Amino acid sequence: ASLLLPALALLAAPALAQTTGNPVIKHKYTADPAALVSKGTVYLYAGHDEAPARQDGYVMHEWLCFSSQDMVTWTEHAVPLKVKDFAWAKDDAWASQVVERNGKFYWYAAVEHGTIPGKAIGVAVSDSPTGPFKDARGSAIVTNDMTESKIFWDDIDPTVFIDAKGQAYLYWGNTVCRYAKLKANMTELDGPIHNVSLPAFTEAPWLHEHKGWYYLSYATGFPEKLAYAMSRSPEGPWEYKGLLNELAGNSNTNHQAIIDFKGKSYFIYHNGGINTDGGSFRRSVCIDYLYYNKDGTIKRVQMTSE
Ligand code: FUB
Repeated sequence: ASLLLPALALLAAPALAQTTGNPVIKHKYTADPAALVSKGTVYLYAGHDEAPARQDGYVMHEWLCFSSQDMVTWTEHAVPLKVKDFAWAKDDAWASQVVERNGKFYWYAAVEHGTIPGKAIGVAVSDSPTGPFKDARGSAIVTNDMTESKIFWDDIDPTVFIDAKGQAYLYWGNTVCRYAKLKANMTELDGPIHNVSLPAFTEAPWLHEHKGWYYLSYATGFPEKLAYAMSRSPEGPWEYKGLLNELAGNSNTNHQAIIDFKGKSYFIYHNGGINTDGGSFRRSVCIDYLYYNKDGTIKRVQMTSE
């Protein structure tokens, strides 16, 4: 993509990740990207895919953080959060998102619960977007309630959005998309959990706003493509608008973040394309431009490898 200009060598930074094309992080496998814009910097958060070459199954113990001022050169920061930072969790640094509120940074992350069967969502907090983060509650904010067809992995893939009035929403889910309001403290649900009706919802919801429209994008089908719906409210109702992209290389999953930064919109996702060892359990984060139509709908993303 033309956004990927030749990167300058910043020799002083010991753990610098540079990019001259997709995937943007080349020295580690990264999955389930989330992005945050704060004070002119983009922070890219991702799960660390650590499965050895040719081994199937996720091996994910920690999340990674990279920052950039230009979407070209990425600086890697010290590991800001690990599963073991949630004392009640067992493993699995699955998808996550960081949001900023009143100068604090809240990291919502899916993990395997240590005592309640299935996945759960934790929230960690820091004074800095690069951490270190610590468990904000000492317990999960969402756990498996064992009522939904005994699906143990349905409480995954949190996305948090704060609207202009300061109301925060937590969306999440696998197979069924759910949402609840968050209290202003960002660490407790506020009111009931709602089910969201979306065609062929698999997982990976991401909620964002652009020019008065709210967008709920998500992974659909399996292997996954990414689709989206629009609404005039962050609570829906949601009108399905179609696909955002096609299958992304040799990864069964895909997972997106959508941000605006310095006047441009970006589609951040993962695929399995980094090299011959890449695949469903060794994924790589990529970035391409995202374009809106005049009516607010989104043009199909052109995935690039440049
Ligand atoms: O990385 C583990 C899981 O794979 C995520 O939670 C899903 O979104 C899928 O990408």
